Amino acid sequence: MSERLRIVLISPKGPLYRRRGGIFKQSLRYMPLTLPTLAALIPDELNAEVVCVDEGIADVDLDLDADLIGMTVITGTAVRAYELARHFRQRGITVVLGGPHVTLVPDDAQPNADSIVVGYAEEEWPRLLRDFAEGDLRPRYTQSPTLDLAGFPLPDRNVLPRSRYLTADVFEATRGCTHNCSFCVVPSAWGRKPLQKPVEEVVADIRRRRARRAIFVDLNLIADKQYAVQLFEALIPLKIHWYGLATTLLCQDLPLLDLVARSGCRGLLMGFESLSRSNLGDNQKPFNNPDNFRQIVERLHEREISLQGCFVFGLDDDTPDVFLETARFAVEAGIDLPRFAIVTPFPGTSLYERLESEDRILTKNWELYDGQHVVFQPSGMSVEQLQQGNEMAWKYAYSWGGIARRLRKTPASWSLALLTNMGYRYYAHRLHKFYTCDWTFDRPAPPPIDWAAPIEPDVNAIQGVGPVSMSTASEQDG
Ligand code: B12
Ligand code: SF4
Repeated sequence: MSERLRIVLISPKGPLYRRRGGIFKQSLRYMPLTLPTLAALIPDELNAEVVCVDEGIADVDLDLDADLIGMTVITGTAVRAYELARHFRQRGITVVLGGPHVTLVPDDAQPNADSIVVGYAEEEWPRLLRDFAEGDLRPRYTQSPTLDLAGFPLPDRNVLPRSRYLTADVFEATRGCTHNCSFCVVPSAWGRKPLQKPVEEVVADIRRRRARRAIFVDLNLIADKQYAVQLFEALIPLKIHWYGLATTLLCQDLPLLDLVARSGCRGLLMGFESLSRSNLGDNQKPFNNPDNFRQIVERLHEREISLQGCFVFGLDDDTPDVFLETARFAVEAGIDLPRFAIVTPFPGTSLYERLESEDRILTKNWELYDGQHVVFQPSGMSVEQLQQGNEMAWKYAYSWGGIARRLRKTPASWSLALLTNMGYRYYAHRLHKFYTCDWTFDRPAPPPIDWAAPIEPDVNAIQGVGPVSMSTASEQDG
């Protein structure tokens, strides 16, 4: 080990997000908070040298020097993370894995790392690093159930190149959600007790950055209404515009919705998921009422809040007519940016367990668990119908006619709405190119990653395109 501890933090990407370019020169994604958060948590006394690599915008140097590499893993990037881990471990570098996938299925990650962190890392990551520096690294560190998010250092956004992102004004106030939707990773990974940063720390972070526009990555900002009220009231004096995620329940609570509007909210992402009550009920999301969906759009628009409305296809009540029906609804209701995904049973979720018990999981190649591939046997249609129907919905919603009809209703500025719609249109018409790869689940094994392969145009260009889109990238959020 060198005198200074050399730590490299990597956010690996599935092939989908390794492609760059697209219609915009700059990656129009916002800066993710994971690496800045982990970097800030590194104890000062270790005097560590820290390098962060977000593979969505930069290549990983396979010859890099480090004492320890930490990688954040979501299911869609697990294959890549494990491959990188193998490479670096063969070179004698200690590899630590953490993040949503590791938390959901720790035993899947464990063999691929020298150590893993299960759960949130505010306490365990510094502990792990101190142990490592003392030559006493343990194989697994697990978040304490009593973790409290107060008093930790604010994320260090200087560890990533600001110029490569649309914005670095990305914030987090809460973690977790009180609901229990069967397809969602949140209750399975982190339980149903939401954690919150003290409101004054969130405000201090926004002030420190002098942010005029803020993106909140919180999965459900209104999970705890009491906290939400305190947060939104504290945002009013900042006079910012902000974008975030909430459940549809927000629109049933008009005083809270009015407060959200007064606090500067200009865009929300909501998971509508399905127009079928049976789908919603069967998947523990009965509080979403399709009869209210149009009213939700109207209530948001009346308050100048744009909506990214997300739907999933392939739940058990879906039949081949679901795609056009849903896309038509999205256009007619005036959803500013509709998004469609194929339902993904992430390992560790109750949906995954049910489908596995019914012998309907078709592949455990995690790279295909990206919301774009069919990885299970649907009940009301064939795999191909589901795959193609999703594309059809995107193309319908982002046809010129579809865009024009939705633009007429948007509260966002015309130029911004057009820009975001153009980004999504580009994506909608090239979905097959953005699929993680040109192989599918029924082929035996993924081809090995070609490290020297040229970088191709990319979906980053539409991930988080413009402030109307919060781009949480998960259609299942909120
Ligand atoms: C920003 C974001 C993105 C960004 C960047 C992703 C990234 N890896 O950072 C982009 C736009 C690229 C993206 C893409 C996708 N995303 Co995304 N994304 C998010 C989002 C909104 C915020 C992440 C964040 O900054 N969190 C704040 C930080 C501080 O929390 P954290 O990442 O959990 O990290 C903490 C712990 O987990 C732990 N930890 C995490 N990593 C590590 C690593 C080490 C070494 C250690 C010690 C600890 C540790 O420590 C941190 C502090 O406690 C989350 C939702 C959320 N709010 O977390 C979804 C989320 C991560 N995405 C998700 C999904 C599903 C996707 C997509 C598949 C969606 C899609 N259909 O396109 C794609 C992935 C495609 C692919 N194959 O690459 C899921 C992951 C589920 C899963 N099982 O994989 C999440 C959880 C949302 C959800 N509710 O489902 N996403
Ligand atoms: S889908 Fe949304 S509402 Fe349901 S548990 Fe996940 S974050 Fe909460």
